[in-house]
Amino acid sequence: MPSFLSQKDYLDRKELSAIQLERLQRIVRHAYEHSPFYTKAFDAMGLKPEDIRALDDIVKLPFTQKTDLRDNYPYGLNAVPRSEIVRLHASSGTTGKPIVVSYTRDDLETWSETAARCFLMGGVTPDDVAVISYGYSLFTGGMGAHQGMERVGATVIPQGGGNSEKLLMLIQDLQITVICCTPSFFVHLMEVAGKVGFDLKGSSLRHGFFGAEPWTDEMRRHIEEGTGIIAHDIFGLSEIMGPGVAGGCDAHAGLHIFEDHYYPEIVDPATGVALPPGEEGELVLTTLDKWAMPLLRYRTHDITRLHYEPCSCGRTLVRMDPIRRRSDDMLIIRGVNLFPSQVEALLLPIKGIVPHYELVVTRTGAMDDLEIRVEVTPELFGDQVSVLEALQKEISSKIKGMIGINARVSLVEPGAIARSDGKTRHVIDKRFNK
Ligand code: DLL
Repeated sequence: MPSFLSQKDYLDRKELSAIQLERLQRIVRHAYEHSPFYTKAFDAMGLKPEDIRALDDIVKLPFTQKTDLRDNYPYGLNAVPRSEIVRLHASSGTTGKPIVVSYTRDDLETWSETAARCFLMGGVTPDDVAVISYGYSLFTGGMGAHQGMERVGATVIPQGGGNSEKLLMLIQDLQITVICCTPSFFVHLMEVAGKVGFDLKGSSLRHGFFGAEPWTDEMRRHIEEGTGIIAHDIFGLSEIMGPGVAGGCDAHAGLHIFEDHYYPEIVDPATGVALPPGEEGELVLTTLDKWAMPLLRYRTHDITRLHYEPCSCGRTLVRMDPIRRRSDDMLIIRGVNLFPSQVEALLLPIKGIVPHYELVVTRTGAMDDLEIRVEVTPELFGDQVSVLEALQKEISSKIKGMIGINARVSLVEPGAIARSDGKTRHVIDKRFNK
């Protein structure tokens, strides 16, 4: 019998659609009446809230873009008085200023609920001891996971990002069973554990909730085989709420979107035209009951597919494929398209490589140059030059063979690639003064 919160994961589609429509109509009216940004956008289109009569009418609504948040920085999309806002978070924008997101008390409640449903789906119970190793900061990871775990009733340890050796000590001493962090930080933790002789496999840890950046099946295997834990995917974005917009279930057949709060669509990233279920495109999300800063048809730039067929776990919530790429991180190098996740999938099986890498793109004249900087294990880094050169050649030829690009490979020492908020930034594109 699912817990009270999880019962909403199993609603009959008709019942769910009725809830979604009622909430959509309510939030559209709220946005139109209280957010100057949407009042202006609706009026410019000659659109009225009463034009939304069915869920399919959602396509009549204007899209919202990250640039709208930038242009209306910091409070221009808010739809409640400042006195009702109890929290702000922020995320990187497309220019120097961050984008700021606001929450009412009810919004925080919704956020806790969906994060909690995500953890319940992964099997967390009040008997668990959970450490939050996402950053507690303007980034939504720390607070979002924290609230969700508290809502489940687990014992929560607000450790925050970094501090690997102390974290290992806490895992041991506090008998921690669940960790929430970025997948790249967890792989780093595995490396530190190896270095200091800490046996993660024999430890109390049994679940990890990894998100905030794309990761691959190879990485999941690396984590699960190396530590014996179950690796769950957790997805979210600050603009919509934070972690817990969607999460993976035991079937490992995609991530269930909490559709009673976040309404998903898939559109062609180039044209914005809505695509039928099952087709790959850009995920667009509408917040159905977020009051401080409602967002209608927000263009996430995350590329995925939606699956409405029943999941073997029994949940009726739509599933999305794991996010592996964004419509805006594709590189075109000398006419060849390249996604960082493709490089990652090639690197991971290679012995001596740790999954921290960055792609640095520069241009001399009309010629693009790709440098792939890859961290190697300390053992390998201290090895003979000839061994390192052979590895460099191996990687270059794999990249050439699979992707068709000549890349310069630089092997760098562990920790040489910068992380922020625990995330590795995989692309540094210097061609367009970014
Ligand atoms: O990363 C929220 C979050 C925190 C999610 C902790 C999960 C865990 P932002 O910093 O605004 O928010 O970044 C959002 O990160 O549009 C995706 O491109 C990417 N992303 C988030 N979760 C995943 C995931 C947080 N599980 C952007 N898989 C999103 C792949 C993810 N990409």
